[in-house]
Amino acid sequence: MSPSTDTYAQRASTHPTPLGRKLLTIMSRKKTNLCVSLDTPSPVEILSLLADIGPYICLAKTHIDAIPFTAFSSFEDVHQFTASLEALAKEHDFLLFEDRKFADIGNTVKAQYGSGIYKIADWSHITNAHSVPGDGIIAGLREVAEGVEGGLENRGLLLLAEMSSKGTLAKGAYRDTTVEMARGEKAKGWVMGFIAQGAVETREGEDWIVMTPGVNLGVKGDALGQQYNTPEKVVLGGSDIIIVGRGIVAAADPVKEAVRYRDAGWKAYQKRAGREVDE
Ligand code: BMP
Repeated sequence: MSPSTDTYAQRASTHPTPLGRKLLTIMSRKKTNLCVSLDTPSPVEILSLLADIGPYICLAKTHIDAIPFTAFSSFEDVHQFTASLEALAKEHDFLLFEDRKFADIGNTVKAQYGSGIYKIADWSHITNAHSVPGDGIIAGLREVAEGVEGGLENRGLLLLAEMSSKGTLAKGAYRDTTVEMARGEKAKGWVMGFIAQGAVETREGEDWIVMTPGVNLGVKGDALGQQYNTPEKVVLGGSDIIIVGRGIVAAADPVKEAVRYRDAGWKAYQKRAGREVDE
């Protein structure tokens, strides 16, 4: 499992999923492989952080169900919030990733993704799913994505192949079986990559976008099992996108930290590519 030395720009024209091509194009255009994880309970703060950090990221990750519902005064407010996320994404040229981690049978995730309070499929370009239920989860979510405006041109799925937390079962053989699942018919043009800690098995003609959470330049972990690595370590190990939450969001100066992580991630990517890649 050796990390790819192809550039984001090269991969942007050949990636097998439309949304993967879109994301890699943004990364090479903006010179950033940083995804910010907006783990803060205030929708106002999320929007204001994004307005400031937007220029330095390729992707904004949310946990919309972690925002207290009391922060919204009505369902219309929730819709207003997701519309604002979409507007900021357009303005600053990044994509949205709702980190929902679907984990049920196809029929149930269809309803969870397409309806419920948050209607994730309506606004989030990317979402993710555990492979534990089997590949019906990929097919169920796909049916919903195909039905939104632009269909799979505008929606992509990541599978969780590995997790960053201590004691996780998602590693080794589980990771490899998850990658195998992403080769199925229903995954084609839809599963764009994985949440993983580094490179995954990639065969001729395949190109998986690997996104890695558990990235921090200051600390090694938290009190609840999170484990951190540096941007350099994960990118040299084959990660394409670094996901940073508290390292940016809980910092005294989030913009300064976003720039620092963006620079560290890009430098590591150039090192991996073996040259001063400018795109
Ligand atoms: P932080 O950088 O503050 O530890 O945040 C990491 C983010 O990535 C959280 O939103 C968490 O839910 C998510 N995440 C993770 O930490 N490890 C995983 O394996 C998968 C995740 O989605």
